[in-house]
Amino acid sequence: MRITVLAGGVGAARFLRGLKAAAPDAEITVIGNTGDDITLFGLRVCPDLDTVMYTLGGGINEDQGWGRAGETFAIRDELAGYGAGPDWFTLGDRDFATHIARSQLLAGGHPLSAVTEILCRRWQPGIRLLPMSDDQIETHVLIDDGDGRRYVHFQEWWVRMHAQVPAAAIVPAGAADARPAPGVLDAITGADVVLFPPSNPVVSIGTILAVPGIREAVAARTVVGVSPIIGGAPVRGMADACLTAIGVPTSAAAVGAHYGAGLIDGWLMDNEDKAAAADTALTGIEVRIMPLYMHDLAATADIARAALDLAAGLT
Ligand code: FO1
Repeated sequence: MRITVLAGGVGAARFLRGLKAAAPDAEITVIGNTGDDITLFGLRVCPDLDTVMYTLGGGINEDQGWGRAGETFAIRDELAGYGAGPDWFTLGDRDFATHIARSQLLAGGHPLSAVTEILCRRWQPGIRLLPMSDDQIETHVLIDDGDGRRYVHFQEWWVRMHAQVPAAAIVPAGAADARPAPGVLDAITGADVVLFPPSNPVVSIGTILAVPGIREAVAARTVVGVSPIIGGAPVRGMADACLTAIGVPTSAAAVGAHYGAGLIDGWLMDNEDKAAAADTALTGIEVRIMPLYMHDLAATADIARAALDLAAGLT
């Protein structure tokens, strides 16, 4: 069985662990969001690709959900000694090595897809990890604070401002002229099922779908999504601030309806959202209700299994 997953960071990485347990023989391709990528200290940092790679490769900081386990911060402290910023985005020494290796390969002319493959040779994540595009796409957020109306990088809004400043717009800068990375469209058209894990619908899944050609290819497949919203709140992160920016209410039904029957065929919502299963906004989408908290591997595998079962019934 061939499964293709559009992935953001922490939620997707944890879901993928469950998917691997639920479908150990499946060929899984993960199309990772690169809209969160940022250049810091001259190095290219790809948080969502790294979160998937480290989580499935056994190197993740489990408490945090991102970054490396067993980190030290000598480089950060040395940089601070020079007043070299920014100081609001923390990179550990082990993580720095990944960004140095990546940046060196990129400078040598390798596209991000080839670089990601090389980095994954070390981590052996057990899935094929593809960036959504080899072209540079960065999510920018339009804000209006004391310093005026301007665009900031997504990470500045998310990490430095904790998404507390309202976003007037969220744009995937560069997406319109980008092309899917090699293998991305084939992985979608050749998939038995495409899954949307409980990732941010705006800045993770939404950004991947903004790469020309990806949305159309996905819409032609059987697609099942897992709601990242439970009981009117994001399970993790600040997806509510992103949804507000695009005028979508923070509810499982509203996110399902935002994807729409033209894109997804099945939608998993949590028991807490049972009453919304019959919402007319979800007409044309097969809804299943089940516990969606990814407490442990067994619970996560149950969610992945339910997504695959739902897809099998729809094909
Ligand atoms: N998130 C934070 O809240 N603060 C950080 O300092 C931070 C550093 C960081 C470094 C590497 C990395 O791969 C991820 C990092 N994240 C950090 C997480 C990241 O900013 C976001 O949560 C994702 O981009 C959203 O998916």
